[in-house]
Amino acid sequence: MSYTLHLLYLCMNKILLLALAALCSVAACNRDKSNDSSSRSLSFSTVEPGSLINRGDSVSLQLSLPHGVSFDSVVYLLNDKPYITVKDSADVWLKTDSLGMGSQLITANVFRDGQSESASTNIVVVAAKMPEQYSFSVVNTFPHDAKAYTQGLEYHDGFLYESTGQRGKSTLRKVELKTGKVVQKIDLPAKYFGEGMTFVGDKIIQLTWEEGVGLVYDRNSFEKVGEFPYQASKEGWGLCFDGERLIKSDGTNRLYFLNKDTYREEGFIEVYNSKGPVDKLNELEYVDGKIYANVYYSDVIVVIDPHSGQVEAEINLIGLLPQKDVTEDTNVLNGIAYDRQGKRLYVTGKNWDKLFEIKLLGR
Ligand SMILES: [Ca+2]
Repeated sequence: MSYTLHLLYLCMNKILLLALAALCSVAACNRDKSNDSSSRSLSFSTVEPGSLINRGDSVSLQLSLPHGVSFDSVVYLLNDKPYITVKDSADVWLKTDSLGMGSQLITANVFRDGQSESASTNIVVVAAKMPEQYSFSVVNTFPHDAKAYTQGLEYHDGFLYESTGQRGKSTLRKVELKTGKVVQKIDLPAKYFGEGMTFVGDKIIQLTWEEGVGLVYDRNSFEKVGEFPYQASKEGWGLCFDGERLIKSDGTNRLYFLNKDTYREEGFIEVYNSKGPVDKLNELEYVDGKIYANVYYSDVIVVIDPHSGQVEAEINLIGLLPQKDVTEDTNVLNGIAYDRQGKRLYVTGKNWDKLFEIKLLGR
C-alpha cells in the first residue's frame, strides 16, 4: 500500500468510526426519548411497593410527575380512605404510628385541568422493634391426660376445660386441675376434628379444623345448642374471648374478630414481628389485654397487641417438658389457660402427661 493510499485508508476508518458514533448517539437519544415518554405516566418515586416499614417510622411519599406537568391538587388515599390533600409539590409524610400491621395501600389522585390520573404503591408495616424475650419458671406441675391431643384450653371456676383433636378421637372435656381427672366429657362426631375452644357467658364455643364449622354448647350440660359457619377465615385453629369479641386463628398470621352473639367475622388483624409476618398462630388466650398465641411447631408463645397485631414479646418455653417425660407420642406445645382472678397461667402440650403453672421471667 502506498503512503497516500494508507492515509486515505486511515481517513476512511475515522469517518466510519465517526459515523458509527453519530449513529450510536442518535440511538441513545432515541432511547432517552423512549425513557422520557415512559416516565410520562404518573408513579411513586418513593415509596417502593412492598417496602417494610417499622411501625412508628414516617414514610416520605413522592410522586414522579410527567416532566413539566403541574397539577391543581393531589388527593392521597390510605387504604382507599382520604389521607391528605395537597396543592403544591411539598413532601408528604405518611405517619405509621397508628396503623395496623401488614400491607397498606397508598393511592395518589392527581387533578389537573379538570382531569385526574392516579398511581398506587404500598408499604408493609412490621413491628416497631424486636419482641421482648421472656423466660419462665415452673410454679406447679399437674397431671395431664397423655391421650389428650390438646387443641383448646381454658380455666373456668376452678376447673380446666379442654378441647382435643384428631378425627374419631375429638372431645370436649372438663378436667380437675390438681388430679388431671376428666369429670365431664363428650365425644365429637367422627367427622369433626376438634380445635380451639372458649367461653362466652353460659356457652362454650368449640372450633373444628377443616370442617368450616364452629360448635356451640351449653356451658353446664355440654349439650349442643348451635353451630355457625366460618366466613373469610380459612380453618379453625385457636379461639379466645376478650370479653366483647371472639378472637379466632386460622393457621395464618391473621386473627379474626367474631361477634360474640352472631359469630360473624367482623374484622381481623395481621400479626407481625419486626422482621415480617408470624404464621401458624395456634391456641390462643386473652391475658390482661394481650393475646397470647402458641406458634405451631415451636416452643414459643407470642404476646400480641390486639389493636395493631404487633408481636410485643416472645415467651421461650424450650425445655418446659423435661426430657424424661418426652415419649414417641409427645407432640408440640399447645394450650394456654389463664385464671383471671388468681392471675395464674397454665400451659401444656399435645399428648403431654403434664400441665404446668408457670411464671414469666423478664417481664
Ligand atoms: Ca386458651
